[in-house]
Amino acid sequence: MKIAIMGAMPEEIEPILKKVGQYTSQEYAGNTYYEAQYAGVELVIAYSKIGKVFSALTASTMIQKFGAQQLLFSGVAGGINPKLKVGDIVVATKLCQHDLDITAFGHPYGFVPGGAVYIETDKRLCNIALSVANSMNKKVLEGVIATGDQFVANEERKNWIGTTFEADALEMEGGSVAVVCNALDIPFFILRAISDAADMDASFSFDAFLESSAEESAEFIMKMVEELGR
Ligand code: 4EZ
Repeated sequence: MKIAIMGAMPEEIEPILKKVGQYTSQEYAGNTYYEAQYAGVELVIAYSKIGKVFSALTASTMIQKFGAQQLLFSGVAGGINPKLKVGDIVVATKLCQHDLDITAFGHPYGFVPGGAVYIETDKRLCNIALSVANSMNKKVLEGVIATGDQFVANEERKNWIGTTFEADALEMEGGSVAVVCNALDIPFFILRAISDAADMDASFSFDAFLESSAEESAEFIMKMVEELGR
């Protein structure tokens, strides 16, 4: 069983590469793919670059070229649910694209014909996450993650995304990775640690907490890999 671990930014996968220690690397389609063994599990690891298009390309490559049979995403997100504070972990139950809009034709936000507003993550992987959280004595929130090609730093936009999609957190890659994994029938899981509140202070909070929150997320993901290797 080969498992893909992806992030969007170098900061999101650096702690993972550090943890696996030894790896080989290969360039493909403008990204670097790292292959390693960890806790008896074969891994392919990469960061995609930011946004829906780059992340779709990377997810597709990990599956179709590197043979990944499951995919775990680790990274940071902006919090919408006021329960979520910087450093807290959110596990996506389902994802949507908040910037997908053909409402001019009477369709709901986030919908295009042949698609669906929400794509669900793998229940088994979510349950493993909950048991890992339990064993670490850590609280995680299961919720909806909304994805779009925007860094949201605006209270009004954030609240619109929250009410329109009942979203708990937002970021820029999960929804597109979900589309790819769903189409290719690959169980996937999206984990994010909060770096900011997607408000007017978001860019400052993001800069201050990217590293520590990415680390939180990566540490959790590696605990999950250990569990998957059992
Ligand atoms: C995108 N990621 C942010 C990338 C920002 C700056 C150089 C997560 C994220 C996010 N995305 C954290 N906070 C966010 C926010 N407020 N809006 C969108 O996945 C790169």
